[in-house]
Amino acid sequence: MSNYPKFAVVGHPNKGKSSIVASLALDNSIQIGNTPGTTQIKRGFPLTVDGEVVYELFDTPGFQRARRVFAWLEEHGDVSADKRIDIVRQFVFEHKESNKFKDEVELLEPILAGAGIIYVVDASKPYGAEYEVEMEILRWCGQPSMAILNLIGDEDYREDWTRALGQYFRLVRTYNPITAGHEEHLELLEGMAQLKEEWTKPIKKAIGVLDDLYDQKINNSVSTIVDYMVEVLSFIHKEKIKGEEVSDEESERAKRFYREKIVRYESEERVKIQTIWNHLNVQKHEGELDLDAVGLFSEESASIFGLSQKELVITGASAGAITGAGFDLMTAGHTLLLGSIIGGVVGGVGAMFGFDNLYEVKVLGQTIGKRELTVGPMQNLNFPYVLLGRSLYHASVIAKRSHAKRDDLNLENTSFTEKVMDASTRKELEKVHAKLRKGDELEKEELSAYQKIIRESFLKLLA
Ligand SMILES: Nc1nc2c(ncn2[C@@H]2O[C@H](COP(=O)(O)OP(=O)(O)OP(=O)(O)O)[C@@H](O)[C@H]2O)c(=O)[nH]1
Ligand SMILES: [Mg+2]
Repeated sequence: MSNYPKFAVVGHPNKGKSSIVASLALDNSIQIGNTPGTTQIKRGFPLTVDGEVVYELFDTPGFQRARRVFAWLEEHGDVSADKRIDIVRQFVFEHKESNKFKDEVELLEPILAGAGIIYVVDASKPYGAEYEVEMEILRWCGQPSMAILNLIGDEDYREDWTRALGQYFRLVRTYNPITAGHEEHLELLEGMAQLKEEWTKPIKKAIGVLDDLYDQKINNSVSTIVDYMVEVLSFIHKEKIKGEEVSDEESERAKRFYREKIVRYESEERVKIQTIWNHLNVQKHEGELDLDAVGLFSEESASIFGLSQKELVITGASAGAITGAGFDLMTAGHTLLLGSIIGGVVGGVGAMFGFDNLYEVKVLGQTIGKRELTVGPMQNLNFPYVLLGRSLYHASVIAKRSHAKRDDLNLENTSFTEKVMDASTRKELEKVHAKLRKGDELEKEELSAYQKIIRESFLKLLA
């Protein structure tokens, strides 16, 4: 038999056992339901990292007839404490084929095969003596054991529960599978490592492996976001045109192609991020990326990180995009900025913001029959921040999402206003954005500086 630690997650029906398994196995395919009896048969969920099983958790059905089972055990169990496990074994052996104690047989089997016990209770409900027969049955198994206090509702009876559970289990811990993240996961493992001497080493190792895996996921997410930003911001669509001039039809088609491609880049990035965090099958609601100038400056997109006009001016100015008089004029009052000044007095600023030429169509090539139009790169100064805000937000929500959650992912959260970047950080980003906007290649150092900023911002969002 393989040597990694195994744990059976047991308890009353509908107390969050499957949720805890899902959260600790990082597996969102496990069935979770709001009616008792969702889990009917035991099933092992190994956590595998690099092809190696780190530990295995058994999801089990809840106790159904604990009182009768315990009565049977007591009837047959006039033995010393060290022999009690044999009575439990006998119980399972005798009832394996009948349906009468199906759930108890299912939940006891992995324990009899050597799994540690994780007993789950809902500590938002008052303690009741009816749980004592369940705990007695588990005690008879004599396996290393811990209890988990899960707070499903708003009330908190953990004190009462702890007094009772402490008499039956070696360790009592609070763990909420819905909200738990990486840190809570590792803390619980620390506890599990104390349950049995021979598990300490493999579980400590598992903690290290999981921590490395987490770092790796963060690195992969950051690379994914950076690659995506570079790809989109430098993307140029080219196509051949028929005549000397671009027809309206050709122009519209090219712009449409360009927009669709950018939207596709975004959805591909979402898939990559969700694959990294094993959340590929999450249903999500996310507003479409709006490539119209209005959308890029709207309240809505600003709230997911797009910058306000004023912030853009400051970012642009400190990045050296606007010079001398232009800068003074613009900081004189940003209300003016919205008016006719742009593109008027301060020449070229309108173009910099890309009000009119978001997707400028240019014609290249002189030889007839070989003319080509190009669309992109996007000139709108706010565009990178909207992309970045949306993808950092998505990635952070996915990274923090427990595998026990079954609700849809709502990314239309307009209250996301966290400032994860100050003006000087944006200034650094702006250097890169400006180069990509011009179609210039990035130096290696520029790319790694950019990567570093994205990483720091991502970590801030995860904290
Ligand atoms: N809010 C909240 N809901 C929880 C928590 N834990 C579990 N739930 C919900 O409680 C319900 C039962 O969760 P399950 O994990 O299926 O419970 P179970 O103990 O496996 O249930 P059975 O398989 O039927 O015995 C689900 O609707 C969960 O989403 C929690 O910590 N907080
Ligand atoms: Mg279940």
